[in-house]
Amino acid sequence: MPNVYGVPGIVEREGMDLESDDMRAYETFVSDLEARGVDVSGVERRLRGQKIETPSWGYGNSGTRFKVFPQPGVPRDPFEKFEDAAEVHRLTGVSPTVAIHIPWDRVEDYAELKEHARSLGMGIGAVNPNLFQDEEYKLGSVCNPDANVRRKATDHLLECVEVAREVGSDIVSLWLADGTNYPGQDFFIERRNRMLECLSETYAAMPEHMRLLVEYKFYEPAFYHTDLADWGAALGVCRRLGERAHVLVDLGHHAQGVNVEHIVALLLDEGRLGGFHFNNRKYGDDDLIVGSVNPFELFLIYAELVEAEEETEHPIAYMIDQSHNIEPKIEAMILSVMNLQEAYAKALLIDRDALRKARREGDVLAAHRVMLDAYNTDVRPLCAKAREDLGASPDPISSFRSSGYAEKASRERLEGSQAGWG
Ligand code: PSV
Ligand code: MN
Repeated sequence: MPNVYGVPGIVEREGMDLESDDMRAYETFVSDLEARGVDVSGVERRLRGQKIETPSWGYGNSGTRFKVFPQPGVPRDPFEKFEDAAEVHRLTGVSPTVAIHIPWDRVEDYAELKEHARSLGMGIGAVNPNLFQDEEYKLGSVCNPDANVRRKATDHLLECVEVAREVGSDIVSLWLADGTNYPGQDFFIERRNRMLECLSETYAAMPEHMRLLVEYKFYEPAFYHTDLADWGAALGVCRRLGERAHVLVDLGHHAQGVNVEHIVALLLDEGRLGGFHFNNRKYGDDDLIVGSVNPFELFLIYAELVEAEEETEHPIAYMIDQSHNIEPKIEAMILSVMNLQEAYAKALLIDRDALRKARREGDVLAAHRVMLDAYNTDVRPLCAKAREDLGASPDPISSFRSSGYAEKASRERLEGSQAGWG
């Protein structure tokens, strides 16, 4: 069984001092890395500085269009969502903020929600408008042919700017479900201009410190065309809006086979990478646990991010966007955060000098093997140590399971209705 630092091959024996065994395993691991020329304390420092925002909606019930399977103990309101998120942060040490979605997280008094978050050691992160669940949005929101509907959509965006201001957030994170289902249904360019008009009004209302993140997605819910289908369309809109409009990359929003790490590099180079919605997919926008299906892609994305880390002017918002349909939600979130810690740790181990040399010499295989060496390193001891240094848990899932939190929530959250997409 792996020990708490995740080092495999060390068997727990009766009467053994597990802690010092863990420590010995960790020290061996560190000296191996140092022999490879890795600045281990530098890597650990950067791991401790990693920040990952979790989404309020990932703690509520969700499902497919076929069925929602409710889970016991699911939060009934935004306040309880923050309690679950605080548990994720307590155990991982790197997820102190939560993204909110309006109206799913609409409350009477945002100062109260902010204070509740603060009392849990948490903060409110990106504010996500919802322009896809009202009857009026059948033909779109900010692209809708009807000016009254566009007014309603813009007013909602302005409301979200106000909410962000009230909760002390500096991000409004926008995804549009706008698109058409049939060829001929509407004018592409007119729709774009309608969108630009509404977003310009929103952008103008944002205070100086606030950024607008613009998220693209190639299809769904529209099936013929989507108004912001890809990073190019999103980038074009951001350029038209201004310096504080940046593109958000959701890992589940591309066609099969698209090279997401290349998109990340291009947006970094343009100075317009605003943030991520991390998740994983097999087929469509599956919103599965980060790194569960394609951990190598995640590592390659982090490789690009680490390369550019020092040059990026604005902070990149690292956020998770997942829906947990059958998996326990808090555990799924913890595992997602851990997988992000591991992807980052592996990317930090890439031997940049060796990579540069191989690239200069045109040694294709040597360059590729540098990446594999980093990717194949078992970084679990490093991540466990970083979490422990942050006062979190070296082994978060086991700690969560033995904490009794899930059982307590199931016992206590009986009355009322559970939170979901509605
Ligand atoms: C759309 O699929 C999306 O990725 C957007 O970020 C939404 O805000 C979120 O999912 C809702 O679950
Ligand atoms: Mn998303």
